[in-house]
Amino acid sequence: MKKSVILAVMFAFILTVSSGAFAEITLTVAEIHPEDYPTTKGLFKFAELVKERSNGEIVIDVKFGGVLGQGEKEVVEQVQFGALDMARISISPVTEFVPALEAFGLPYIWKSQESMWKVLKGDIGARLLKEVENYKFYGLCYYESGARSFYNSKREITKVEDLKGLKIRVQSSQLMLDLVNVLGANATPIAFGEVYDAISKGVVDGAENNWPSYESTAHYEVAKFYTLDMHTRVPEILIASKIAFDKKLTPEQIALVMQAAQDTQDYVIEKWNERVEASKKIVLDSGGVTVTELTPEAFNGFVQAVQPLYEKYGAKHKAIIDEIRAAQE
Ligand code: GTR
Repeated sequence: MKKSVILAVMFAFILTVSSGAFAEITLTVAEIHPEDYPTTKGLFKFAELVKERSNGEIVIDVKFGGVLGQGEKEVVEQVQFGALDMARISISPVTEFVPALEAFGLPYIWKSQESMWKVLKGDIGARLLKEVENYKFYGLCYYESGARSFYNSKREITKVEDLKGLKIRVQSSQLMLDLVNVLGANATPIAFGEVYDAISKGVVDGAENNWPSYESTAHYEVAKFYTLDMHTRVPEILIASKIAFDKKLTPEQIALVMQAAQDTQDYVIEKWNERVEASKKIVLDSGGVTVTELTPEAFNGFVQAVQPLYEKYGAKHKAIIDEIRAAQE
């Protein structure tokens, strides 16, 4: 070999080693929300912990803002067949793949944020994270997502009967579709990023979501009636591709990544609670938004109206529903 060639090879080798590119493993995570959303902040923290604990060997690339896909169901599919390493996703679309998770998305199953976290951090939560492994995922952790409530552009909703006939956008989830229909509205699945346009053009009359999403999407500009019926408290989940993880990581590295994810749950709850207050302020200060609290009777009307869902979904999840209820006593 010529001297110049040897030198060039040596130079390339030194560059590779010094850049750390040698051992570095990059894992991509898809997030639909913007950079400053509580769950996105959680993912940055997760990336930080993983980098630190793996001595820079594992790098998490947080792709926020929905750049890897606006349709959550399609994103989950990509994770399932290994085209995408991870996604932070609402449990609602994941129930299409992992039916056992439906229990967490049932209306009024959770008494409060605190009692929900008691269950998610306990034995039941751990078991359902494990359950997703039967469907080619790893369940890394849960994130907070508050309570979902209805908003629309047409009228104030003070009782469940007022929803009758309203066209309401839902996530791609049969459970959410059934839930909205059983309350008397007409459910239409639409991708999250298209909802603002759909409401402003009158394709749908409204949607349902928590305070931070209602605010961050600016849906409050086009759907000015927000009723705090809090029909679900479906948590978020961080899922990984079993195919991709088993190919890229050792079992020890998988354990490290899982632990780091778990260690960001409380951080997200804290950021979430702050954001709820900030979002409320933005929405109320904007003027023109009617926020409706239900009377106890009207709230009870919502609770009664969703009971048929417990007939459809309750039987197959009876054991876990009973456990979830007992754990919140
Ligand atoms: C948000 C959730 C998103 C997405 C969205 C939606 O609360 O964080 O992952 O599911 O709702 O309604 O599509």
